[in-house]
Amino acid sequence: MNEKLGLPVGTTLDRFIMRKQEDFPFATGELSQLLRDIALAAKIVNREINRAGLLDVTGAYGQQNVQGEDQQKLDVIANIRFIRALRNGGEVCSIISEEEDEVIQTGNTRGKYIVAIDPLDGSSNIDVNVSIGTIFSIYRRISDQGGDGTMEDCLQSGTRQVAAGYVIYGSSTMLVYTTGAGVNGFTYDPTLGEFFLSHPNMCTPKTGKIYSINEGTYNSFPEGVKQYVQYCKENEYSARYIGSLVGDFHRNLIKGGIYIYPATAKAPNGKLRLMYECNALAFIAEQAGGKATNGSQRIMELVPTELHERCPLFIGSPEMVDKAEEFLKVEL
Ligand code: AHM
Ligand code: MG
Repeated sequence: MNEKLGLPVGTTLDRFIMRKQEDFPFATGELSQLLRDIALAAKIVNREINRAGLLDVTGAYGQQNVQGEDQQKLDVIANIRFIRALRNGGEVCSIISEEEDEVIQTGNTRGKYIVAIDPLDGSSNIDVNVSIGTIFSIYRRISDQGGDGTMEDCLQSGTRQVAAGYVIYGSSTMLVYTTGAGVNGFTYDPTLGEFFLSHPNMCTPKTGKIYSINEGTYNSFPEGVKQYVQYCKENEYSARYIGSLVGDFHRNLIKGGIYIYPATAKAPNGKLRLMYECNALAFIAEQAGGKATNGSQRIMELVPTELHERCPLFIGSPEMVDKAEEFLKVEL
């Protein structure tokens, strides 16, 4: 039994969402429905991923997304599936997607919510059977209902998220989410087609011994990051880097660790996107007792100015993020 929630391990995601909604007597149930829409799309994408080697869905799609990256066929499929689910659900007026240049207006002008989503993260791992993920943030619109979502609705800072989560398509598929009252993880049982509560009230260790960074670009790291990496080596930490943010983050959340994507020569503002990668994971990290910064500022307090803007990311166990920041301060 999960004492805090009063719900036993094995509760289905649907029941869990329903029970949480009962805590808010005036809630309309739209956010609950939206979370269920995301879970449904995740099941469909999970099915496509599991069969990827059998269907003609691996490999490049032949086009680049707005950030100049080659789109994979599964990137495109996942994007279509999530957008369709969110559009059909009716609760969302506007969507920001990694795969789409502009804001997607769903036509649901009464929709109260904005979703920012990376439909399939870890593109380089899609064709090689390594964990990949979906990352999402949910915001309440600021503008009045009755029209499309505005730029102001879309460019809200992370502190205004009402929910965020990720799906990891790994050795098992999991959905992990928060609505600002702790973090809960659900494992998918493909034989039953249901997500079940398997990781109630997830808390990250205060510190750990795993560091996750692409050391291939070490030579162009800021000096403080180089020194922190040296510190990790001197202390014989384990280097673990899948190259799928969700996979690296999920492991470190459970075991304790730090994930860093710093500014590099190739990516002067870092590589990861604030709106649909960093903010969602920052919300989850903080709700689990972790920390997320860009090296000096809290990720969730950054004020976005562009849909696809990037920022450096230092995320994970709080004492490790603090330590990394100490090295960065020396540099200033
Ligand atoms: P993507 O959204 O195109 O998949 O890029 C994001 C991914 C992250 O999942 C991962 O942590 C990072 O890019 C890996 O980048 P690199 O290969 O530069 O280390
Ligand atoms: Mg991504």
